Amino acid sequence: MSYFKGEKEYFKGIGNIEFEGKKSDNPLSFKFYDKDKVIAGKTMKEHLRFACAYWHSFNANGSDPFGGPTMSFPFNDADPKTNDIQKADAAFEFITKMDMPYYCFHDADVANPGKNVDEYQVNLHAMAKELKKRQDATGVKLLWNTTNAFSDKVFMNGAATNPEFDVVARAALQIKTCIDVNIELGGENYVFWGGREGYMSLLNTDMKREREHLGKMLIMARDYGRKVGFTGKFLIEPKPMEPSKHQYDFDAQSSIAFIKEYGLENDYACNIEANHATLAGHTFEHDLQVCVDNGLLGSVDANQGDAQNGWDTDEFPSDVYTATKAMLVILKNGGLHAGGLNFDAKRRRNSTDLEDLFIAHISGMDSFALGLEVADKIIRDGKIDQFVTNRYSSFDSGNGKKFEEGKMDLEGLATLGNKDLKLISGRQEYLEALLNRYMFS
Ligand code: XLS
Ligand code: CA
Ligand code: CA
Repeated sequence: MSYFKGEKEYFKGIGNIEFEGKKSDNPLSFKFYDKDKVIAGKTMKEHLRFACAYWHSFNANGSDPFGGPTMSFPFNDADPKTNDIQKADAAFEFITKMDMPYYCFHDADVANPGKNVDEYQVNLHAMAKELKKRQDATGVKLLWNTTNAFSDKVFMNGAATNPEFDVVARAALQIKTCIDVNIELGGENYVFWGGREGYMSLLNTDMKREREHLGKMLIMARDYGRKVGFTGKFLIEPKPMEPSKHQYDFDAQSSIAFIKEYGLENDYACNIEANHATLAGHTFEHDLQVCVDNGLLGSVDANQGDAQNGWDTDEFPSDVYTATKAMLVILKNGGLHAGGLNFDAKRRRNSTDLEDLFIAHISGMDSFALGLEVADKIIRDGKIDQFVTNRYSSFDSGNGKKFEEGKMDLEGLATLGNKDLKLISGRQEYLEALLNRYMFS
């Protein structure tokens, strides 16, 4: 596929990124992601459904709480409208040079907010038309979009959970506009991430009321979306904290409890971000598994945190062990379905060459391609699955089966509790050693 050409070429000197294999020394080539390679009946491209995150790739400029921007973008322009258009051209040039099938964005990433809410709506709809043209020209699709209801100072006390009704209504205005834009662009999912939907102190917070308001907003969004023709999934993206001290969508388990509490399980699922799972004290694969077990895995934000500091550092995923464990859960789920692997990841502050943006995505895509290959090997070989099946086999027949089927009461169960018990090893080290063999053979 040839890349998208806007008025100018912004990533000059870098062409389409091709698969060259692991012997290649060219940093601007895939070593493991061979998009047409078939694994378990589908191509790598079909399995992995990669998406580019607009905010990190084309907005984040290296600034952090301790220092200003370190990165400059050739598409930036002092005029906000020109800036939006040039950024869209650069985004589609990049996405097509990488041959990624999907992208994701917040309203604030693609269109400048203007001076008031009317301008916000006009600008966002105008940019949606521009994005649609570029989608049609390239075949790149929208995996999901979302509302940024956390950066603007008006949301400092929350959006749907704000103690002021007028702010809740402002959040609704943005959410409605973003759902309209989603439909215009044929988005496959719509995401809610509640960075400010939580609290800083319980001294000033009525948590019960705030959670009920969040539930109401999600119901209204569902009802509106269905009324105007959105057929995809609404996704809640869990995160325990940051920027709020405590966020209501803490992790997969609590988000699913929330979804079920409000009867939203037919319309909502989860968007699991690796670095949010680790921030909640879980592994990435844990939160994925919780979703799969509940039939509520929607999509995935593929990134990684830092094992030492525990923040939401949003690094590009390079840890192949984690990618393998994640792909194992995903393959056993029958794949990502309408979800994808969105690189919610940013270059490090000191990775300042434009080329680094390509290398970062290549590394992430190669890591998941490796993870996919190893996960498939593990499943085909079957030893680990067999081990787990055997481990629970006492529930497959006899009294164990009766217990599982709910055909026993506590008294009956207690009468069986007098046997001599053997210690049965969990053999974790054996399984870890086996995993190394799959990784490196
Ligand atoms: C922030 C979140 C955010 C969501 C979309 O931590 O990851 O980027 O993915 O609002
Ligand atoms: Ca994050
Ligand atoms: Ca995310």
